Amino acid sequence: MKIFYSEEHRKHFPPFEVFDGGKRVPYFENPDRMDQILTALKNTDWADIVQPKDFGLKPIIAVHDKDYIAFLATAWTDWLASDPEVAASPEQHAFLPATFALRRTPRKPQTLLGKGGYYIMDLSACIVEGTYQASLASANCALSAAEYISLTSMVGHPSAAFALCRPPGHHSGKDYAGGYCFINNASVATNWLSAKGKVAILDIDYHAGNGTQDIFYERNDVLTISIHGDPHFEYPHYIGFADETGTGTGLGFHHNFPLPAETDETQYLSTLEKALNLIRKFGPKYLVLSIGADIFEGDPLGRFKVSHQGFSEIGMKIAALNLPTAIIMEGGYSNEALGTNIFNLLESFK
Ligand code: SP5
Ligand code: ZN
Repeated sequence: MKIFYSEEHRKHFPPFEVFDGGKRVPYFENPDRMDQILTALKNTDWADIVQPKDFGLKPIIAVHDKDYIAFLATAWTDWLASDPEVAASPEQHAFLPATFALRRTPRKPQTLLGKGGYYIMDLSACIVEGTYQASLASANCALSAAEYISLTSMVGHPSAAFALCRPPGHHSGKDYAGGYCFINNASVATNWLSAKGKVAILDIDYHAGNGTQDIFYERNDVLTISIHGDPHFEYPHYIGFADETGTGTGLGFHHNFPLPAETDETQYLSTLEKALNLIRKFGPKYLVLSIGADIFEGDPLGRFKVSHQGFSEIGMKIAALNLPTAIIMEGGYSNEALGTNIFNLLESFK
């Protein structure tokens, strides 16, 4: 299987812990996550790890707001220019908002701090020197996987590719960052594929894929489905509820499956079966699969009880759709388990 991966992600990591509900917590979304997965994949005889192709800004701006992307591109240098203390020791700093624009108005902010609160939704989307470059490379991995499956799939013989993306993407919307995400890799890949036929996105990260939901909410050529911890108790708190099913022409083309905190494997797999039936009914030409290994029983951010073996079963069930599939890496923070979980999930697609 083709695995699209870039070393650029190493340029994105904040030099300190972040605030989560007023408590200092580690920045769980760290470069070691990729190393764990790479080590596991390099031990197989089927993983062909290659560099992504550069698709330029066009397919990214087809999904994201231009001014938002310009903010990502310039935030770091703007910050260096605005604060001599930051400029004196940039490697000890990261940019985060000081306020949040709870109510957006048509007037866009002009200053860096104004834009920070306008375009960032929480305190886990830190911008450092290499964040923009890392995010572009991550989106290029997803686009490369999309292109690969579109070029190699034959009728009756679907192919699959894995985009080992970091930073992840599914919490990022048209014009906002959040939840460790800056560019919505799965959505950029999906929109690119949608020119060639109907696409279904299945998001199995533990957290609701709010960005993906927002981006395709009004479209009927892309079916979006997310299975996740119920936002009644879990991040992202304000979106991902069962009654959110799309709007306008998109009505009926989004489905959320919010699940209780201690969801076990049996319950998870039966929910997955419902989601797969919706995809079969929709009949897409392509599947984009957002995978988060934070559904694992040992994950520090997740509360589901999916075992190593559960990841194999999930992979088998999804592969049985027999669709060309671009698999996009999202979250998963139990680093020592990541290699096994991703290997188990991918094995049925190889
Ligand atoms: C891509 C992805 O998985 N993003 C996740 C973002 C979650 N951010 C909020 C997490 C809050 C968890 N706080 C509990 C800490 C327990 N040690
Ligand atoms: Zn997650």
